[in-house]
Amino acid sequence: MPRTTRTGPAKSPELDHPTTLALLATMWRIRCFEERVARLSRSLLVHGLIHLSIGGEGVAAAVCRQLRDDDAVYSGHRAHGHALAKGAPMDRVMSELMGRSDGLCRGLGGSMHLVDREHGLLGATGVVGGNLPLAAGDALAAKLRGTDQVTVVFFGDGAVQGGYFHETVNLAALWELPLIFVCENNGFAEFTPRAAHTKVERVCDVVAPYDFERRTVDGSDVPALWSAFGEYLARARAADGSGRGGGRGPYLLECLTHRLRGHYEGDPQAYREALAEADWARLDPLARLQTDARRRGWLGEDEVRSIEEAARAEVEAAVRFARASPPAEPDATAGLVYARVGTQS
Ligand SMILES: Cc1ncc(C[n+]2csc(CCOP(=O)(O)OP(=O)(O)O)c2C)c(N)n1
Ligand SMILES: [Mg+2]
Repeated sequence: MPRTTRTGPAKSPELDHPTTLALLATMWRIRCFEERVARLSRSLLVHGLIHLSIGGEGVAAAVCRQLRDDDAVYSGHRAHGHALAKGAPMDRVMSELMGRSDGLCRGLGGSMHLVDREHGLLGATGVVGGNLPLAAGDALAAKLRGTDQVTVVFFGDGAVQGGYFHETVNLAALWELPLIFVCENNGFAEFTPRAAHTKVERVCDVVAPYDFERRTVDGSDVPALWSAFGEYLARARAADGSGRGGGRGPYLLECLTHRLRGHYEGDPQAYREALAEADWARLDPLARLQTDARRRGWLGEDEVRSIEEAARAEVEAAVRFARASPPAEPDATAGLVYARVGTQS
């Protein structure tokens, strides 16, 4: 059984009316952004392999909304939602995907290499699981500094079979790092279902021997995600309840999500059947939260429309901004990779 007593019971935060609306706005921004990116990808206006997170927006929104700018987030190859939810400006994210100079990384990184230090997005990477040890290093630094910063690392169920995962979990548990592992378990690693590469269905069971707190939640249930993550965050921030920092962990939140699109844009998905519409309605985190908010009387039809319209308008403005931005300058890479030593000519 997972331990539940190390830091005393922490109250699970509940989603209130304004926060629900803010989360819906974030999820609409991610959904509209990615739908637009899919079209831009077909027109070859965004470059490289594109991995969309449609179906997983609830995890990005519920986690990142509770973090501060000085809490670090590490992401992977499916990073757009995490970047937007953490506060990266949409026009600069779009520019990055379109290979433009105003992109977050001057258009040199693209979809899988988004970094925004100002908002605590310390890096997405295309190396599956490569973000895990980096996040542990960041959490160790926060702990040694004695701050109350918390590090979050997003990764998929496929990353769990990599050696990095086990090395990181081992040290994070040993050193009690203020690190929250957020696993988006969509049941696939590229085109391979989980059952074809492991006997351990739940990631929570993989880390069981390390005996830290862990929980599997429905990744389409935003209120459940909000309260589970909020509880872990409060504990990781200040384990002794003094408010002085020195938080402890780690924690694992395993979120069961559905990946609506293929592994990458263009994936013919011959390995699975298309989802029936009724099933998608049940799995869509955005539709679920919206229905819940309507039932509570927090949201009328007009508000739904205006949240969606605002998101679509922001996306179109981001596309215009990116189109107007000059193409990335490949020559800049040498200056970014090599350091100049000395001044002799
Ligand atoms: C170290 C490494 N090995 C293999 C790959 C190829 N690869 C890209 S995505 C992926 C699957 C990742 O699955 P998961 O972690 O579950 O993330 P998901 O795509 O389901 O979000 C693989 C194997 C890679 N990018 N990096
Ligand atoms: Mg996966």
